[in-house]
Amino acid sequence: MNSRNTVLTLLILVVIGGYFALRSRQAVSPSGANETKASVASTAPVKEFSMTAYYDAKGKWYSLKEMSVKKGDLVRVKITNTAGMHDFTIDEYGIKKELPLNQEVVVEFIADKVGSFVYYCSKPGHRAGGQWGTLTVSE
Ligand SMILES: [Cu+2]
Repeated sequence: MNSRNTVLTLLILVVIGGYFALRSRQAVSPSGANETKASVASTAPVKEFSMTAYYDAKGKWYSLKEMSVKKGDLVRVKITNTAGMHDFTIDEYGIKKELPLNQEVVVEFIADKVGSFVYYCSKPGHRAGGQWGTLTVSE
């Protein structure tokens, strides 16, 4: 083997090695994972609702009494607590979110269960005082 062939062989090895090093690095890059997650989320239709949580002389309330969506929808509920201490709970979906005063809280979930579900405030007496509504998820 003459020296020219040796240099050529080394060059080829470096190029091949570099190619594989680059490929394996791209395969584990976190940006790839984010793209996958984003594309999954963007395929679901988004149903957005907004409401306030509050109390008055007559009881405790959400301003929105009903939400209707289709199975598979991405449900986005924006809730602002304007008076009192409240949360937003849906037992069947495992959701329980505190609502700090005068802050918009965004609750997001995929409506993957069909049926009629009660959303309510779990603070003592609030559900009984009127602070609940119905989420309907249809086929
Ligand atoms: Cu409440």
